[in-house]
Amino acid sequence: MESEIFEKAYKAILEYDAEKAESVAREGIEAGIPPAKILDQGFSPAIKELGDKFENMEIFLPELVMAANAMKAAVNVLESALKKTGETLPSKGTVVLGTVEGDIHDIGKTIVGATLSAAGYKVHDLGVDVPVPRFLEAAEETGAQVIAASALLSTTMLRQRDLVDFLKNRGKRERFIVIVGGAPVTKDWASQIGADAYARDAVEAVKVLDSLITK
Ligand code: B12
Repeated sequence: MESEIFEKAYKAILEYDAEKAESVAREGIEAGIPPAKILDQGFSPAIKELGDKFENMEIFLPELVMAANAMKAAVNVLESALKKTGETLPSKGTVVLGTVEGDIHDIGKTIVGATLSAAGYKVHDLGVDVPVPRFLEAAEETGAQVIAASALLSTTMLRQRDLVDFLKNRGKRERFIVIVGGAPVTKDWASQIGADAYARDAVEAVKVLDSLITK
């Protein structure tokens, strides 16, 4: 049953079919499969495969856009299911989250936000193309303990470094836990730029933040 849903989810993305992606996501939730699992084992492998095809010029931007739209339709459904899980939990802390300036990739960031919400964090999602100063402004407005920055391009990763430097220059570095992520981002990069943490995926982000927050 589970594997059938995963297979259907995978196919919906490869076929650029947003309606199907959405209905499979609902079907998965109704069948009681954890939303994170539906993403990890169904939808995400498909979009990653298409990313590789795009890189090899087997498909082009219009196809990638259609696939991303299908993926977003599924993420919308799964996001609300994930968030519901967290609503009854006591808040562990507040996170300001966004994709850095120059970067409009938001699927992974949205999943991270929803997963953190499900785990009991209050998440303020600033969206995409977020200028560095906006992260600090929002973190101060909301009393956040954590600033989380996503970057999917090797060019926009540099904005994560700018973010850490900006906080330092403002004398605010010690006030926040800075966590970075996104496909090209690595643990090495995180330590090189002086971020507090890195996580490979949404589930790891919860684990890493849980351990830092309790310190
Ligand atoms: C979908 C997609 C798009 C969609 C985005 C739609 C959207 N609304 O997000 C569209 C079609 C718009 C797009 C556009 C572009 N894209 Co694009 N895209 C992708 C693709 C195929 C998938 C990304 C994705 O959603 N993955 C699924 C999610 C679930 O995974 P994820 O994002 O990695 O997130 C997970 C982790 O990384 C982590 N994570 C993510 N964020 C954070 C943050 C924190 C704090 C933490 C802890 C963890 C974390 O947790 C997430 C969940 O597990 C990737 C290929 C790839 N392998 O990544 C290319 C890719 C990122 N794109 C690429 C490129 C080149 C572009 C364009 C420049 C293309 C162009 N010529 O215009 C533009 C850039 C636009 C811009 N200015 O941002 C390249 C980047 C190359 C590079 N290294 O710089 C890639 C790698 C494709 C490739 N192989 O060539 N893209």
